[in-house]
Amino acid sequence: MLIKIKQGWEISENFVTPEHVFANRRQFMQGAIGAAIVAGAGVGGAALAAEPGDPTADLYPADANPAYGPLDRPVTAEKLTSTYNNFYEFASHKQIWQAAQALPTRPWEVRIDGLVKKPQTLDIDTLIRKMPLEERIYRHRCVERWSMVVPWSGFALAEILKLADPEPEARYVRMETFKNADIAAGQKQFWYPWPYQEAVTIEEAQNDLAFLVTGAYGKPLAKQFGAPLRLALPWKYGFKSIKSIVRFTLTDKRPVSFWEQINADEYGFWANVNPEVAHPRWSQAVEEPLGTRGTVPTLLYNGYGEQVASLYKNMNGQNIFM
Ligand SMILES: Nc1nc2c(c(=O)[nH]1)N[C@H]1C(S)=C(S)[C@@H](COP(=O)(O)O)O[C@H]1N2
Ligand SMILES: [Mo]
Repeated sequence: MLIKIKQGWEISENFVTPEHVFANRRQFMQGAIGAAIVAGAGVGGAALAAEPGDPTADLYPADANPAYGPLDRPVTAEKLTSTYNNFYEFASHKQIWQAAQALPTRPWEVRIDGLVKKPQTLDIDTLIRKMPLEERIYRHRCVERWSMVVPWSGFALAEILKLADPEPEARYVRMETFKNADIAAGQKQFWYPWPYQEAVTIEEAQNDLAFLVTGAYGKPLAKQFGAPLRLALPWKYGFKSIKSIVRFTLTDKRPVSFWEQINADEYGFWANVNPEVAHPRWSQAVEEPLGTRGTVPTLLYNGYGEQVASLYKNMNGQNIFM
């Protein structure tokens, strides 16, 4: 065969950045950011600008919800979080923030369908204006070991369910990202199962922590974060927090997530954070907060056990930490 199909392990080698490469790259990156700011151009300006003319800009900053922040650690600088991203639609490395600016986020429609009484298609601005926006400071733990703290703005995922009125037999919420390889060159990498998809149980979706994000750092969401609508599930590894969502489908069958399709032994459906359960190829005991050169202990459920541990009672035999 002339066509070389990438094997699962090759893709996942790519997915994780070895620690020393990561540290050096970030050192380089911070140098580059510094230089750009000194030069008064480049990374700083473009990365931090809200979408010009965003029709919902007047809604930010949203009121802070005091139940979610301040945290045990500082908010990560926006210049770091907005220039070091995972968004495989644009490339399988971290420097995608410029490429992501090509994503048109208006007009943008969101479809809600499947096992619901009220299937519907909503214009993103109509949806955002219907919703009670608030700001929450959340931890984020990538399965690769880096972490960050971000002030997201948005509304509870449960609000989407309320809008659509699920049928009693609905058990999972499946979410899907846009698909357009002309804009997102990463989607030309045909060995990935595009579009990116993720899913949670209805009970997880109804937990108050499950948050749909429309903004960050007091502004409409920058494209590299997954504008105009992304998920934040802070007790799970970061890959569950799907970006640039176009569709929610309620279903009675458990969907197979994007990374689960690629390598189910390493990136499972549940993916709850647990420092004591190692990834098959590295320990998850500690994490490296972006912008630091050190590590801090990783927390069970990423520190959100009080709110979510009860979701996973009586699940013997299922690997809820993988
Ligand atoms: N559509 C889509 N969503 C995605 C990803 C992706 O590649 N594509 N990467 C995931 C991973 S692995 C992480 S850690 C977070 C990164 O979010 P950030 O770039 O805003 O830090 O987005 C998640 N959501
Ligand atoms: Mo991640």
